[in-house]
Amino acid sequence: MNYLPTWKLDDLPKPTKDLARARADINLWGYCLLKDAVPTSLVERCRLRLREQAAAEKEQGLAFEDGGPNQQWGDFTDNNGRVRPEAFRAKNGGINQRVWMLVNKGQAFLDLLELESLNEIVGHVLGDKFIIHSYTANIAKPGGIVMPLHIDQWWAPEPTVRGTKHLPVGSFTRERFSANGPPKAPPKMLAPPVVSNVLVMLDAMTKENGGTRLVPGSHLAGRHPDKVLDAEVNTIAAEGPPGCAIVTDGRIWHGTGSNQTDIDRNAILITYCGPQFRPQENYTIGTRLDVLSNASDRLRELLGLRVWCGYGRTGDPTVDFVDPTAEKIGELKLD
Ligand SMILES: O=C(O)CCC(=O)C(=O)O
Repeated sequence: MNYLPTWKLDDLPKPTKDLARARADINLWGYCLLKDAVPTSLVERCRLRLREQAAAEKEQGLAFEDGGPNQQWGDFTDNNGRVRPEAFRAKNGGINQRVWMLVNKGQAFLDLLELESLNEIVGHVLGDKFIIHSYTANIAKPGGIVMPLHIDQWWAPEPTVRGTKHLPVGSFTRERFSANGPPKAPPKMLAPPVVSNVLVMLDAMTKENGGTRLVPGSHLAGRHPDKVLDAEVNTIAAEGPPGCAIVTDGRIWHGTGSNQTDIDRNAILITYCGPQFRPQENYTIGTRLDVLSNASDRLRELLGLRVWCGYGRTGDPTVDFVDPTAEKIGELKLD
């Protein structure tokens, strides 16, 4: 069952400023490393804001932590599709701290969304229009365990073979996305990427400090990583200096590495998806009004407030943007 290309370390993507190289790396390997994707001053601002926010969330009992030594990875949701908190928090507490909804947590994070080179390379994967799917940070702390390999578009339907059973889309869960388990042979047809993930390194990322584990070329495997089949699969750690970004094709197999140093690894994850999909974080109701009232058209589009081909509307399909604060038309009667 040879789904994956073989490779030598020297062949794999290296940090580059060359966008043409970066595009070619994504096509071939499913990811690129974009050097100096974020200017140093903005990296500093994001890092400072993240550290402060994370510390305050922790102090106020709002911190979400995963990746602890006893974490029950792999069984994220119950039969009703609800995320099971105990699946994330280890018995003795999670280790890696997640900070959610960065759109609400500081101007530095909004400035990051405006960077043209990042938008351009995401556009290479997703095309002309895309929205934010989730905007979070992952502080990989010393002692955090390796996150199981996964793909970020696990929910995306895959091509079906005539005459075979498929899992209805409403029956997908985080653990079950096909009727028959992994295909027996490499599939002839692949689902396209519908997600692209940008992971911004706020610290140098290394193999030792939990550099994101990636399986080069796995975006073309045509299946999800499997806990049993792929237990021994070869992964590499993404490495780069602060300000470097990993940009992915959403089908690549990946997961957080284990931080074996004694210093936190701070990283921001911006996941984008096509405008027709449901984002992981609900920006239309979750974005603070002070953020919305100052938002550029570009930001409002990224938050999913621009009507796309009539979708996402709240009434008239011809309007450009919806306004979450607008008065809603209710039951009317003739005078
Ligand atoms: O933090 C990382 O290195 C990757 C995180 C990740 O894969 C995820 O949150 O899905």
